[in-house]
Amino acid sequence: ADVLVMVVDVMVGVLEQDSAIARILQRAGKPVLLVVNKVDDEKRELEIWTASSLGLGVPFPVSAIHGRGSGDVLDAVVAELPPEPEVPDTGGPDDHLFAIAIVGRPNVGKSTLFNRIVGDERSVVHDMPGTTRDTIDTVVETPEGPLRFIDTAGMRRRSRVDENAEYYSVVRALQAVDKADAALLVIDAQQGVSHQDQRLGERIDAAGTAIVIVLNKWDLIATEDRPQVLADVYDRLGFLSYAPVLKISALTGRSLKDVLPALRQAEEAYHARVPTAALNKVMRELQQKHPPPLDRKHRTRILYATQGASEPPTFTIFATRPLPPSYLRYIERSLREEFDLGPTPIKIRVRQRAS
Ligand SMILES: Nc1nc2c(ncn2[C@@H]2O[C@H](COP(=O)(O)OP(=O)(O)O)[C@@H](O)[C@H]2O)c(=O)[nH]1
Ligand SMILES: [Mg+2]
Repeated sequence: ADVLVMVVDVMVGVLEQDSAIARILQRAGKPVLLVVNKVDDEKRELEIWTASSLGLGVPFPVSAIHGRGSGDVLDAVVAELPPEPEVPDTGGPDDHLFAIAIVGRPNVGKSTLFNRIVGDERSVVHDMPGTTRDTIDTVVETPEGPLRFIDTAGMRRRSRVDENAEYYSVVRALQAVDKADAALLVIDAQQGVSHQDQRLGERIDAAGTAIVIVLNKWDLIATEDRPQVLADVYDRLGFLSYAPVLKISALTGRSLKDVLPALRQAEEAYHARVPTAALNKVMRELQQKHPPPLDRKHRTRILYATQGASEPPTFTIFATRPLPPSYLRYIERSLREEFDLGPTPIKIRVRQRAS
């Protein structure tokens, strides 16, 4: 703590334990404020002086239950707080850069893709210490600002050695997903979406990380097979329907120019803030178009909605009754369309309120 607040009870007075606590606090080398609680009226204020025997300075009389005197305590606490640390504007690692994890099974082309992105002669690239020990993240400067690529197992080197420890690389990939703001989920177009890819996709979704699906090795797919390959991906990753699917070849360079803009869009969506008035207008309109279904003969009404948080966008809906999952999906679809929420997961919470 930066400031210590000791509380005693005016009704009980100062006890031996209070004195013992006061002595400990005095030795802590930090500012200590003494608060005498349950001083509900002026009459009791006369009794606060007994507390000065604790040697912690002039006591503050308060009534926690009524709020009496609490403002003075708050002012005194704030006055004792240490000054805000100066934030250096240059130098030092910037942890707030939009962070991307390239994830996928061994051999899908993560390293090739990464090398392509950082090897592009137009990109300016530098390293910075990673968020976990012994890792080096890579920062790519783009015209719209820097993007940080989190060091994941097997991303930098092409050697097969580090892929042998496949378990390790999975653990590392999952850690990276949790730290990332967006994930590039790389799928081998020839192999298709495996069970492991689906599980990874679920984890990314659950972590609230934005996601761009990269269907790599597209050069190996014969033109006549392409519609079927794509349909299979949409089918097996249907739960990520909000994520864009880029058909690329890290080897030939096909459509690689789409990768950074897709990540930029993910960044924008991830940080999106929807104004409350616009949000409630859309909520009214979507209810008019399709009213919520009856819940035991009662019509559910949505009273109000607000975006409580971003990263990823999180909405709280106040409704008179619970809303069924199908209706929540309808709301999610509508919000995505109206506010261009693209490649980020969004969270919707429902709170019940009487009308
Ligand atoms: N045909 C083709 N091969 C690729 C492509 N991307 C990567 N590869 C090859 O796939 C193999 C595995 O690539 P690598 O980047 O090491 O995969 P990682 O294990 O996910 O890092 C290498 O032999 C690459 O040359 C691609 O777009 N097309
Ligand atoms: Mg690799």
